[in-house]
Amino acid sequence: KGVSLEDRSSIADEDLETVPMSFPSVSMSSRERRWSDTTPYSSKKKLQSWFQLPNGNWELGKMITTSGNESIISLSDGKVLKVKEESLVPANPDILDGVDDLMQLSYLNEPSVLYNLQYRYNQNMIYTKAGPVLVAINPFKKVPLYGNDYIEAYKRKAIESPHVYAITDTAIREMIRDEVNQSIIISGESGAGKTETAKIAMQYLAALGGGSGIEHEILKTNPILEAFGNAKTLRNDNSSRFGKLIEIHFSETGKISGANIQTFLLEKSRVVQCNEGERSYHIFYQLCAGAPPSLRGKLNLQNAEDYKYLRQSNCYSITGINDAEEFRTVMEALDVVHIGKEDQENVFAMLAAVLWLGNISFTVIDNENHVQAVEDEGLFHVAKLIGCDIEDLKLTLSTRKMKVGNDNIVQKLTLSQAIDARDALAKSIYACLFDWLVEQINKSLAVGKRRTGRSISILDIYGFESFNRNSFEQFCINYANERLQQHFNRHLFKLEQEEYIQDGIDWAKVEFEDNQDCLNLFEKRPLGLLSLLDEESTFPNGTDKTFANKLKQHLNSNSCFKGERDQAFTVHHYAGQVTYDTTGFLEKNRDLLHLDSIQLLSSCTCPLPQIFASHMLTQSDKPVVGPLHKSGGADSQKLSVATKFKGQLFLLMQRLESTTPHFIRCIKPNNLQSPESYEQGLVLQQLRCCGVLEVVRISRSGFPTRMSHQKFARRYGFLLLDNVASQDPLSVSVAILHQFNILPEMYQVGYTKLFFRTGQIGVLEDTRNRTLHGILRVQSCFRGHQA
Ligand code: AD9
Ligand code: MG
Repeated sequence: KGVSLEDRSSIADEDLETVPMSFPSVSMSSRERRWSDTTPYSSKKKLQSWFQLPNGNWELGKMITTSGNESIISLSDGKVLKVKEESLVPANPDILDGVDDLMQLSYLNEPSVLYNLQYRYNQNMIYTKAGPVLVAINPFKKVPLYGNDYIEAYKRKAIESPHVYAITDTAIREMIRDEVNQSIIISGESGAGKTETAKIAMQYLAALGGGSGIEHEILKTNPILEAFGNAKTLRNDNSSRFGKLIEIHFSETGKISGANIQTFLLEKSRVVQCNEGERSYHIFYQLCAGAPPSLRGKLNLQNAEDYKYLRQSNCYSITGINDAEEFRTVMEALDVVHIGKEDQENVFAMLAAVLWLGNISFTVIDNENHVQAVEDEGLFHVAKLIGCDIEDLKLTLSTRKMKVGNDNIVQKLTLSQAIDARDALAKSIYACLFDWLVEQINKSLAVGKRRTGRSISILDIYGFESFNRNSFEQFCINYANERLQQHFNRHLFKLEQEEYIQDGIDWAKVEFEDNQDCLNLFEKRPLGLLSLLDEESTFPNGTDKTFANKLKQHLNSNSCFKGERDQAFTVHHYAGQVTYDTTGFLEKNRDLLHLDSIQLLSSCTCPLPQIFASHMLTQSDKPVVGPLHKSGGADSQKLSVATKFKGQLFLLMQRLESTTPHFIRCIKPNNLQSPESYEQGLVLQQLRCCGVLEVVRISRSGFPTRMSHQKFARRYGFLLLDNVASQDPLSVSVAILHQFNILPEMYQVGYTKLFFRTGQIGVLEDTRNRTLHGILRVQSCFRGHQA
């Protein structure tokens, strides 16, 4: 059975993905190539392989010889090693270096994925596709990829390389074409570039214009929300301490008509406490540094160093950032979103009040350690700024009204109780201020009376977190990521499913792992993490320890859960195991502001505290983590933090589910915020956590190798022992499958294509390669003779 040279070259060109040999040129546009062959490794005929160094990094080795299950390889530094075959992973041919979609790789293994991303990253190509997902690697420096010229080029489709602009453009087109709302879901670790990416997407959308300056207004929400919701952390100088969904609406003519912002779970604790080397919210430092003299006078502003809340972390400035300048930017932005001067001043007064609250101190007044707030400038300024009576404030901070039976009694607070009450008040004022601001912004961006067409939502939400010590915040954040991951899986699953169904393939035979078990662990009632947390939060005698014990008692049989010593527990998340320390869980979940404090706020003469108090009171009507206990029920009753968050998440998922999603996974190449370094291990771990390797895995768990009947027949037909050349491609294909004894569960025959499990093509490929090499040798001999 012969194959002519002509045939061979045409096959080689279009089917290169399964032939790791250096053929001259190749166009890599074909969709076929998306799910390439991932044949298990056999070093025979491989030209280069990945070899893992003791430090965990992968290096490319050229194969010198192979005998038995040992190979000799040479590394780039000239070293020659003898290695076991099982320590090698196949590498792609050079011609596939830096492909712009990972799915174009022949070998979708981890080192190949890592190498491809790094190859591109080194040339400032920070964006790469992984099938439907856009991977963005943080350059930590200005890269020349943005601005109007680029926006125009992507609009005209003059550039096609992967980019946030490209994915945003696709979203716009699909919104118009399918009349379906779209979402752009951005995730990644802290500092990976989510917020920057979201802004880049917004920039592209804003370039569509809207009239009446709405697009300008939308962009100006960024400096405001970053000032009030971002802070310097050890991981990121501009870390978002809240999650954000911005929904941008379009009129029927495709112009921006308005927007709406929803925020999630602001980290309140930062207002009163932050770690060494980190900062509280930017706005505090901006205010202290940038307030004009008249405002300084009105608010009795001091320098940041004079406020205890800001002093405790011993960090006041950020390299390269001028807080005073930033303050002016924020003030301008507040103007743009129509927050009047008077309201702005009220906002700044609340910020100053929070800062002064931190300076209030207490003295012990009896031998039972009860305390009283000291009448110093802190107390004085707070009372003035929020507009309340000094005596009322003093009382609120040092006592608690309670009902015992039918009697109202007043209990004095100890030092730690008083500090808690003070800090709780500061946190609540700040959180309410943040919510109020978002509300004002939303009023300003509101889609007018015009009927709107469709919307594109951009989600910038904290990624999966796993630290040395993980607390309630990580618990909530990782729960959210678990939900988003499910959304992600299901979407990809659906994409795959559609393709199988189109080709008449039996879908039931494709296995997909789901993270439903882990979600059940969180959500099941009454015996799930969230329910048990709420239950314990309402028990008068509940403590973090009793909570931890209850988890162990009820959940130990769950495969996603493990009880640990010292009131800790481990959850088996899709992205890895995380051990949570329950210390502080109940307190953070209850998040109580005492009724005394709410009453104080509602009695204030300033408008904002009154608004805040009424918000808190309406919230407390709802059912309940309560009945609040020791103090006899005088505290406000409200939804627990976890339950509220869960509710928000459900609404979010509902909203997202009605959209066509586009996923962007941001990756941080190093922990130093440096443009110079690419740490393989760190990148790999993130690719795992944010589901990029999962995309690869899903693509492999079904029938990832696909080939049309024509192609298959052309490629392998010459291997057939019986001559069936005259038959149609489908019959040829089936004959080949039979001849090679490919097991029925290893492939499916579709209407137009054959679908194979991973590795199945390998046998055929090996035979084919051997045959072709034989032919090539003969031919080159022949040419040699001719010359
Ligand atoms: V966090 O979870 O909110 O702590 P993000 O949002 O993922 O985090 P962010 O967008 O704030 O990270 O990016 C961190 C820093 O990386 C930015 O302040 C920039 O200095 C840098 N960065 C990120 N993306 C880009 C980019 N496309 N070009 C240049 C970038 N620099
Ligand atoms: Mg961010």
